[in-house]
This record gives sequence, C-alpha cells and structure tokens, in this order.
Amino acid sequence: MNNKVALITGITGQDGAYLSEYLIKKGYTVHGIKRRSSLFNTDRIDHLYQDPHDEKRNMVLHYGDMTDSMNLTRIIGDVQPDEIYNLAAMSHVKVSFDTPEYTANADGIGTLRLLEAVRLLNLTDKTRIYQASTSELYGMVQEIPQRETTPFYPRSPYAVAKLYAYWITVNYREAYGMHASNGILFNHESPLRGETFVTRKVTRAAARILLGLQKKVYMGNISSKRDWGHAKDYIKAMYLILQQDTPDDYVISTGVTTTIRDFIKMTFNEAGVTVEFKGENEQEEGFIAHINEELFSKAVGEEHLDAFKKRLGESIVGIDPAYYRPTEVDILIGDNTKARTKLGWEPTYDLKGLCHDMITHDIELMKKEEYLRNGGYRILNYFE
Ligand code: NAP
Ligand code: G4F
Repeated sequence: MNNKVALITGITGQDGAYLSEYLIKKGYTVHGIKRRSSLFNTDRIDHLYQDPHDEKRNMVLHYGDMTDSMNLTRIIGDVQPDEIYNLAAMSHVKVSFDTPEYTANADGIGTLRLLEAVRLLNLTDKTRIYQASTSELYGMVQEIPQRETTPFYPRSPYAVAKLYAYWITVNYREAYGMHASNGILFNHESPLRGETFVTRKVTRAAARILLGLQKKVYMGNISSKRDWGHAKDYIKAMYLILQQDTPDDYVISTGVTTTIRDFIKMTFNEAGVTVEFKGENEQEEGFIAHINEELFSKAVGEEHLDAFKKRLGESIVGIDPAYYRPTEVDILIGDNTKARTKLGWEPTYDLKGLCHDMITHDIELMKKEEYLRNGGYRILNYFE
C-alpha cells in the first residue's frame, strides 16, 4: 500500500476505467478528469464511485477538458499529483478525419497544456507523466515489426496530433528534466472497448446476430491487420513505465497480427459458427458455413438454436465502403522486447482469450431485456 496520488485524464474511457481500478487496489488516491455531458458518461467507473461526503474516499472526479488550459492548471495545482496518466483523447481514427482541428487541439495541444501546467506549477521534480502514445504513429509502416526506433509515418489527423504529443513529451523530458514517458501502445481491447472500434463492433453485432436480433453487419476494410492485446494487460505497462527510475519510451504489443476478417471468423467460432468469406473488395461477404450445435447451445443458449439453424448458408457480413478511411494503416505488429526486458512486462491474454472475453460479455449484454426494448443497437448511426 502507498500514499501516492494519481491524476488520470480520460478516466471515463476504456483504459481510464481499468487503470483507476488497478491503482486504487494498489493504495493510490485516484483523481480523474471527466467532461461535462448532458447524459451520464461514467458507466465504466460507476463501481468505483464514492460519496463526496466520505472523507476517506480514494477516488475523486473533477470536471475538465483537454482544450482548457486554465482548468487543467487549476486541477493539477489542487491535486499535486505524483503521477499523471494522460489518457484523454478524441481516440477514433476515422472520426478524426471529420474533426481534424478539434483532434489536434485535444490530442496534440492538450498534451502540451498538461506538461506546461506541471512546469509552471513547479512540479517538475515531483510529478511523473505518462503519455498515451500509439502504434498509429507508425502508420505506413517503415519496418516490420515496429519497435521504438522505427521511423513514424502517421496516416490520419489523429495520428498526426499524437505525433505532436509524442515529441512534445520527449522535448519536455529533455529540456526540463521531467519524468515524462511515452507508452507506444498497440491496439488493446476489452468488454469495455468503445462500441465503434472494430473488435467491439464485431462482438456486439455477432452477439445480436447469434441471438436473432440482427440480420447482418456491414464492415469497412477487413483486410487490414492489427496487433490486438487486452486492455487489462496494457494498463499494467502504463503503471510500470512510471515506476522506472528514468523516463523512457516503450512499445507495448503482443507481437501477433491478425486481419479483421480472421477476427470476425474467430468471434463466431467462439459460438460454434463457421463463417466463410467469398468474393472480393466491396462484393466480399461472410456466410454461415457450419454450426456446431453443442458449442452454439453452450455459448448462446439452446433456445436460440433452431432459429439460427434456419439461417445456414445466409450472408451475415457485408462490406460498405462508407467505413473505409481516406488513408489506411494496413498492418501493425509490435516488437515488445524492450518492455519485456526493461519493464518485466508481458501480455497474459492471447487473441482467442480476448475474443472469448468480449463475445461472452456481449452475448450476456444483448440478452438483457432493456437492450431489446430499446431496439437494442446503441446508435452506430454514423460511418465509424
Ligand atoms: P477511449 O475509450 O476513447 O477514452 C478516451 C477518454 O478521453 C474518455 O474518457 C473521453 O471522455 C476522454 N476525452 C476525450 N476528449 C476529451 C477532452 N477534450 N477533454 C477531456 N477528456 C476527453 O480511449 P482508450 O481506448 O481508453 O484509450 C486511452 C488513450 O490511449 C487515448 O489517448 C487513446 O488515443 C490512446 N490509445 C489507445 C489505444 C487503444 O487501442 N485503446 C492504443 C494506443 C493509444 P468521454 O468518456 O467523455 O468521451
Ligand atoms: O478498431 P479501429 O477503429 O482501430 P484503429 O484505427 O486501429 O485505432 C485504434 O487503435 C490505435 C492504436 O493502433 C489507437 F491509437 C486508436 O486510438 C484506436 O484505439 O480499426 C481497426 C481497423 C482499421 O484498419 C479499420 O479500417 O479495422 C478496420 N475496420 C474495418 N471495418 C473498421 C471497420 N474499423 C471500424 N472502426 N469500423 C469498421 O466497420
């Protein structure tokens, strides 16, 4: 146990939720910055919430925004954190093409605002900073696999904003001796993953298709490859990075890459359903080729089997070019040697384990009555 104080920006996001829980268990007092929203946006951390009247609480939320430097400076001055985890970002690559200026402001300049606040508040010797950098920096990859020394070639407004954030973090480290580090994290997923990222879109849609609530799902480029790990593993790397004596930059990845197409197959396989793809480009479709009845009954429920069997041979996956990106990142695969050797970090989940965790969660979620009553599909109404 310890008396450390951590400040997490982006605490309401996937990583913020897992990291808060992890740090609280380690004895930290966790402060988080959340945006004001017209609806509740704390679903992922509600289980950690404590009454503000509880004097011994170890989780405190502050309203704030990465685009507001006065607000950030005030919060950091009040909290006096030992560690800052800068996880806040407009983190959707496709959406960044629609909101490039905002993305640059929040993801790029937002990081500068934090670093500069720490400096102006004379906290450079006290406060360690973790910057959520990304494998998207490698973009059009210059080397396979990608490691800390691989040159960057960003391919989206998101990645370009994160490139600025990466280098301003390095610059503040070198210029002011700050303990500021970049975690270059490859894609990491979980049942808490945002609904419009590809893995969660697939596991949610698969759950609905298996339960007979949806006929088909439309995807973008299913030939691109990603190195997917579990968010529960990746937040541990964030923590380890800030426990090192000297600040540095680390690739965090599994070292295995898989196409979106194979992730779709793997997801349905978890429920005993074999999906076969036929056709090319926009004509490509995924068909139900085989059903393992025992596995299906175990994963989805025997009561849904007869209805699903009637769909054998039908197309359940289609392609809609509206989901294509103006510039794509075709392949990501990370070399995590430095993290293994220097941090002693390694992933504990493989992709099958991750996929199982997600689809199991989403089948249960979609079974819940409220989802069905609300028409179920929670607003994937734009081409993300
Ligand atoms: P996420 O689920 O999209 O969460 C992003 C968080 O940032 C949310 O809490 C969001 O608040 C908050 N946020 C967005 N704009 C903000 C603003 N202007 N001011 C304050 N807060 C803002 O992302 P994640 O998957 O947890 O990822 C965490 C960080 O790691 C992000 O910086 C992401 O870019 C980076 N990253 C992620 C991955 C990955 O595969 N997950 C890989 C590499 C790097 P709301 O809840 O209100 O939207
Ligand atoms: O799941 P994605 O949207 O993640 P992407 O673009 O790799 O970005 C995520 O990982 C980054 C780390 O490398 C983070 F920095 C970033 O914040 C975010 O968490 O898309 C993955 C791939 C892409 O190639 C995309 O074109 O899936 C492809 N894809 C195919 N169909 C789709 C879809 N992506 C989405 N979101 N929706 C589709 O229908």
